[in-house]
Amino acid sequence: MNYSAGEPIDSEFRSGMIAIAGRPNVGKSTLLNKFLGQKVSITSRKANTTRHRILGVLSEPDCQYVFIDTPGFSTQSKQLVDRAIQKVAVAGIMGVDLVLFLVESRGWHPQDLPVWRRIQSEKLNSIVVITKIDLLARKDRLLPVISEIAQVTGSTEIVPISAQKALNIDRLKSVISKHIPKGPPLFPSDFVTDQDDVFFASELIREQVFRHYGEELPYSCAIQVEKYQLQRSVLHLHALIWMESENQKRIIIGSKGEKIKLVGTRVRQILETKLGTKVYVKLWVKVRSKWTEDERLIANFGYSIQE
Ligand SMILES: Nc1nc2c(ncn2[C@@H]2O[C@H](COP(=O)(O)OP(=O)(O)OP(=O)(O)O)[C@@H](O)[C@H]2O)c(=O)[nH]1
Ligand SMILES: [Mg+2]
Repeated sequence: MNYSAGEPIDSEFRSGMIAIAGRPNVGKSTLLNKFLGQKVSITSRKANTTRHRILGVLSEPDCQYVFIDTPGFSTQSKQLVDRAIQKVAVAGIMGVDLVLFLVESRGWHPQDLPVWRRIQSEKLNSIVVITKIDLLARKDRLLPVISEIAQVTGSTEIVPISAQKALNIDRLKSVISKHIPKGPPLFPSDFVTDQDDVFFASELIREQVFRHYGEELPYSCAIQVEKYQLQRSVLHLHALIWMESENQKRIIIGSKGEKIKLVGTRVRQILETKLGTKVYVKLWVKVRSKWTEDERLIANFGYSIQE
């Protein structure tokens, strides 16, 4: 069913803004991608992968879900760039119709508390979503987790899911739809995200850096796309990977450039599948010491630092 923004469809039609919030690594971006049936937000096994507010719209005949994926709430924001990202996380839940508060099926974690406190202090309508239930060794382990989380949060609306195994996603959608207001669609039905192709390409590169390198290294990287151009049906993507030291640069490049080649290949494969065209990826690594502490560079790399 096609519709445009603001089109009066049916008095029962619902649409609303739904923030996906939670501590780092609980599965927020994976859930967004699952809802949309495509990769819009990057994911990795490392905490703090998402650094921007990512919008994803799911348009169904009777409901339009406007999801906002947010960076994980983190209380250990040592660097200036982390504090900028935390502002994005907090801003992401402001003024929405509903917050999905994600908690892992392993049970309540101390880092869940500041997120929950924030949702409550803003008096936001929320649903608690227990994620990654496929990781539970036995089904009967779920019940005690649900009661623990019900007790800590006092919430009665708790939905256990697995985004990876597509468990209970439809049920979650149906619960969400009951919590968002009746009203016309906010976006045209073919609208999926507000991020442009260049931003998405830079995110894909960042994702592959998160996936291919050790624990600390990816947090020092910023991606700058220099060229994104279709020439004779081939997409040319040129980008700089900014790191904070020569040593980091060496690790990113890897012996004989093999490691960075791997990153480029993976980015190329994902983009070729998504776009259906041939893609040519060229990556360079550059050093800008302490950019994560430099207000101007942080802003240059696309992180808002305004109060
Ligand atoms: N087993 C399992 N793993 C999952 C599931 N959902 C997400 N994951 C994994 O959990 C890790 C973190 O997922 P993300 O979606 O990046 O988590 P996030 O909450 O967006 O993380 P940040 O952006 O860092 O805050 C990844 O390795 C995912 O593959 C799930 O349903 N089951
Ligand atoms: Mg994320």
